[in-house]
Amino acid sequence: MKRKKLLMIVPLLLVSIILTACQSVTAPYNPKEKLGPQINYTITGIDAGAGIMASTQKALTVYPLAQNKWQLQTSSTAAMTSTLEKAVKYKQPIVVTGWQPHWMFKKYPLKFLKDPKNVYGKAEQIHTITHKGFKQKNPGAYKLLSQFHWTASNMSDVMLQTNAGVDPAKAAKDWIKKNPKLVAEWTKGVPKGNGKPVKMTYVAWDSEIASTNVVAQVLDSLGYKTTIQAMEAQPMWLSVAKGSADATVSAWLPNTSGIYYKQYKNQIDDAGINLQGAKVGLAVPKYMKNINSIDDLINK
Ligand code: PBE
Repeated sequence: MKRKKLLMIVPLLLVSIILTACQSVTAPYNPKEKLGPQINYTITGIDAGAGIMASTQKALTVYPLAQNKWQLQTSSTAAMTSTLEKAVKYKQPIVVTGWQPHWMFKKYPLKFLKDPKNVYGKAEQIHTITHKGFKQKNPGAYKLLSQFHWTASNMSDVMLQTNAGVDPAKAAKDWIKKNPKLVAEWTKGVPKGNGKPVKMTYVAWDSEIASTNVVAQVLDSLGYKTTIQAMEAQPMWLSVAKGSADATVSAWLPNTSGIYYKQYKNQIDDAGINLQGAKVGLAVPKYMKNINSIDDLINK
């Protein structure tokens, strides 16, 4: 009899264990419990070459998160945003590497965490960088590149399209058509290209896909012959430094791409700022009301 009872209890126990396990996978954020154990002390990151990953490694030691079991998970922007989407759907806790301009801030209720130790820097600018000899080799294209500038909201317009599945070249074309005034400021005084080649390089982050496609199409509309090539961050900087690529519009400075900038500053030409007011940091969903600063990751 006793044995029979036990046999009945075992499956019940199993079921309840499985249920609790499932529950913890989809458990919403609990502000009354410490945050760390709720997400296995993990910050969800992106590709290893991104400057935001280097800054976050620094934050891990400065705050000090690493000494308190925190770690940074490397993945990709696509994997990070899909993890974020699931978390937001179930109001689960999550900490991500976040930046603006990016559609994640439009699509999800996100907030940046305060960075009292200023690891990520204040506002960033996105710069246009060319190979040192490019200005002489192709002054027309250089002029256009140095006159290229737009706002975070312009860039987001293109990004939202590509995020909705529109081909980047088509999204760029549509945006150019809708913004002739701004585009005219970039092309002002720029001579015709007569088929002169321009090799642009970029990292396939959504923001850079947007800007690179837009600039390439404007160059082509003036008769330049522009090719765009995506690569990892390190080879991208190296190719502009060596001159195997002419230019990139994707240098986040002074902080995020700062390590590469310092490394290659003698071989490159900073053609100016193309976007003001970019921002990089750690972000959490707004429903994590009591988590507002990087310090809170340890304290709350
Ligand atoms: N980002 C987007 C890049 C620059 C553009 C913030 C992910 C980074 O290097 O971190």
